[in-house]
Amino acid sequence: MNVHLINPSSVSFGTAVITPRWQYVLAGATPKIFGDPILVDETLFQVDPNRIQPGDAVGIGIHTANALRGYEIGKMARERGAYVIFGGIHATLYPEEARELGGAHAVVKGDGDVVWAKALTDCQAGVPQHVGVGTDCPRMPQALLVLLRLADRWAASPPALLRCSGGGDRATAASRFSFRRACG
Ligand code: B12
Repeated sequence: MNVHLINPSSVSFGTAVITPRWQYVLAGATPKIFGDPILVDETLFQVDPNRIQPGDAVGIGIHTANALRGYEIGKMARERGAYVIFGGIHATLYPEEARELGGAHAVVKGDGDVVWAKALTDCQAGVPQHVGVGTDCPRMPQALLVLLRLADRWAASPPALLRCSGGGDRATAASRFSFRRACG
């Protein structure tokens, strides 16, 4: 079973603009028994359907702007006999849409790194779960407390948060940083 991680885009530039980080987070969370995932960022080049074989697992990450292209890929992959798993902000908001329009066997809501291994194991066993919940942190209240403290510190010392963020909006960076600290 090969694992594919696909970032959909109707237009391929041939040059990386900003590489989607979820692909590398999920690649890192892929258990070694599944081998190295095949990453396709369609802003670079289009996916080659012939590389997708029956029984493969195909992960597709979508935001609203690339959801329709994602659904085309999902249907194509399912027709080729692969297991199709959607994730990302749009699939999190509209998981049923990914099933109805994108051929999803499973939809991961929220963060994928925690549940990705289970999603793949389910596919390998032939029983993909329809909707997973990615964020499964028993200490979520503690994470929120850390976030509030960071928000306070932001007001006092902006560079401290900037060092944690690596880009993106401040609230997201702070929440991810604090979540990892509380859950890690
Ligand atoms: C950094 C960022 C950018 C950067 C980099 C984008 C990039 N291509 O990497 C820049 C500044 C370029 C950018 C641009 C845009 N962005 Co932006 N961006 C973000 C931000 C702050 C963080 C995203 C990120 O990299 N997170 C880190 C990665 C590791 O986490 P993640 O993407 O959430 O992925 C996790 C889960 O979603 C899940 N997952 C994701 N995909 C998959 C796939 C599978 C199979 C599975 C199982 C799980 C899974 O698992 C991952 C790991 O845990 C989010 C805000 C947010 N709340 O997340 C907005 C956000 C994604 N952006 C948004 C928007 C609107 C845009 C733009 C359209 C803005 C514009 N008008 O141009 C453009 C689109 C660019 C593009 N074509 O991709 C919206 C999307 C809203 C929506 N409904 O789709 C968000 C949510 C901000 C917001 N709250 O409005 N963005």
